[in-house]
Amino acid sequence: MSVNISQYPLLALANTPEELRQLPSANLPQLCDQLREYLLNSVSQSSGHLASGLGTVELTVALHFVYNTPFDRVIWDVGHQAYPHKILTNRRDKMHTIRQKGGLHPFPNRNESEYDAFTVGHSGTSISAALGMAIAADKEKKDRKVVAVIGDGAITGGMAFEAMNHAGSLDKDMLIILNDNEMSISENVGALNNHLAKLLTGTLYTSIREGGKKLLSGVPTIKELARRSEEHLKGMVVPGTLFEEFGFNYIGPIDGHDVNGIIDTLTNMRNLKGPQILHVMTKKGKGYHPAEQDPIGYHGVPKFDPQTTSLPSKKGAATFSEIFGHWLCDTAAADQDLMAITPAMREGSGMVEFSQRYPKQYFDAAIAEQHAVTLGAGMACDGLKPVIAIYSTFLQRGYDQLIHDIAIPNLDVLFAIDRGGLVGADGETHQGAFDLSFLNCIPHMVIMAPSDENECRLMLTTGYQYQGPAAVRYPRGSGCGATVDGALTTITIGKAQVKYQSAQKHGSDKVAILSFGTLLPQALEVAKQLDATVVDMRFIKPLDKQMISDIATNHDIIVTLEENAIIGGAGSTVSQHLMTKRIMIPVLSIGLPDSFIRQGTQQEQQQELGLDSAGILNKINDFIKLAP
Ligand SMILES: Cc1ncc(C[n+]2csc(CCOP(=O)(O)OP(=O)(O)O)c2C)c(N)n1
Repeated sequence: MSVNISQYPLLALANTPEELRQLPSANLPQLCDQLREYLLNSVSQSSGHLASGLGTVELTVALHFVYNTPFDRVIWDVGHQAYPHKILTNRRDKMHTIRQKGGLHPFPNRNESEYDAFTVGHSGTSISAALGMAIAADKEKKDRKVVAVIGDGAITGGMAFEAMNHAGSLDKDMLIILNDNEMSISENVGALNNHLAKLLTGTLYTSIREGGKKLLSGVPTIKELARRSEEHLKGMVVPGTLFEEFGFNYIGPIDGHDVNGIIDTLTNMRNLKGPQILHVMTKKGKGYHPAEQDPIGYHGVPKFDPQTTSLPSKKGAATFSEIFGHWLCDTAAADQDLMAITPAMREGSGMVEFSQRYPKQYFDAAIAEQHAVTLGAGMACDGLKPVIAIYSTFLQRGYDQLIHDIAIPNLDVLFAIDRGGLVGADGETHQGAFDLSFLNCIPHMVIMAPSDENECRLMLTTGYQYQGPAAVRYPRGSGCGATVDGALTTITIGKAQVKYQSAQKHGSDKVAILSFGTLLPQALEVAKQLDATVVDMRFIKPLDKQMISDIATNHDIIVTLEENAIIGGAGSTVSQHLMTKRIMIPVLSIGLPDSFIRQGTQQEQQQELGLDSAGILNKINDFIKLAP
């Protein structure tokens, strides 16, 4: 169901930035109201990111009004706040399809629109990308402008600082807009956050700046004079801001909900030379009271009724994230050395209760995955027991830290890897498609994939007790609803479990399915049809090689099953083991294909990729038919 545009007469006139730029600036506040309402009504029907977009309405209108997009480049960091941008860039009528199968991408995507200057989803990339484009613009000499928009959460990531460090020294013309709403998904943390807060309260500084800003609109010579005297004044009144130490000209903070005010400032700044930073204050959830009151809850929303004051309550079986959260609390109750680390994903990782009950053992490292991993390494060096909770897709950011800082010294760190496998609506940038491949090749690692919730708890305890780097990777959402034993019990490392033994005779296409992770119920379903043996492998590393060799001697076909890239995944290690032992048996590896998987529900994705029981059965039957 789409939103009826006739109720938004001004927005109807601004389907593209070219049309927007034709509107009188006096009409823009009203346009912003309509854009905000349209956003609310469409996201409440589609589900998706809401509170951040509500906060960037005025900024988005101002940017497209002042800059000549798409020729000028506007790069949104993460891209979850870019729904208003999508609405104004010729995608308004498709907004109800966002994050859905075949619909609009959840984040800006270069293949979707010429207005999406950079493909995003992970945070902290905008300044590097903008600098790259500024270098290209400088070479091209067509006066192309480049703007990066980054939140006060995303800017806490190391990449943003690496990029500012570089940009300050290259002195290219570019603008960074710091969209400061004093929030990440949850409360923003860290010293930079405190620094930004200080900038806001520096009233003397602000009043001097206000005087300076008026002069900025004058003729060029006066403008230059104003800039210099302004710098002089700043030097006397406050120490240079952090950004100025990086070589940026810092302007702000300004009100991010005064659309014409932002337009005036951007117009003044548009032709300034060198790296500029504009600090814009916005309110997460702006204009929709429930989201302003609860920006964490309304960061990402399910479908809901905007007239009610609360979101529909989540019901159903416990998610793997919740199983992890309970395990964390139970384990911490018995062990004060347990330290839990999250790179800014407290809610998604199921750690809210833990953070409240064990604040001294809880560390939100900000959106800084590399740091989060090495922070755990440091703790482990000196006798603490770190548990790093991290999404599979974000662990990609901490890969070298895992190898260099944890695996080589064989440190005792547990990784609780959430969102392993297909993640649904967040699509290509967020799929947990690669972790088994990239972890499998690291010496010292123990890697486990639970087939259900109880197994997940057993494996977390096993990984925690193991003296070295261990990982438990589990999927988004809930499993088959297994009853969870509240004890903190371990399992034998490297031992698989036969779940069903085929009665078929060896020599007649007797199949064994080796399942890694939560596709086990599908494997058992298929086994009913084929009378196949099913093994819950439990461990990707160390692999139960004895079990595989035994299975190979009394079956005709081995099928491996996992929700991870086939290339380099658990199945590939099974094949390698068999070849090394000169055991000649056909192996079919079923998993994720060599392509990026777009958004949809997890069920739709499984179905499309042939990972539901019907699809798995088809793949096995096709494989059997290949026999010479
Ligand atoms: C590398 C990476 N880690 C974590 C996330 C998950 N994430 C998405 S948005 C977000 C918060 C961003 O905060 P901020 O930049 O301040 O934007 P706001 O939502 O406050 O507008 C986080 C942690 C991500 N997208 N990328």
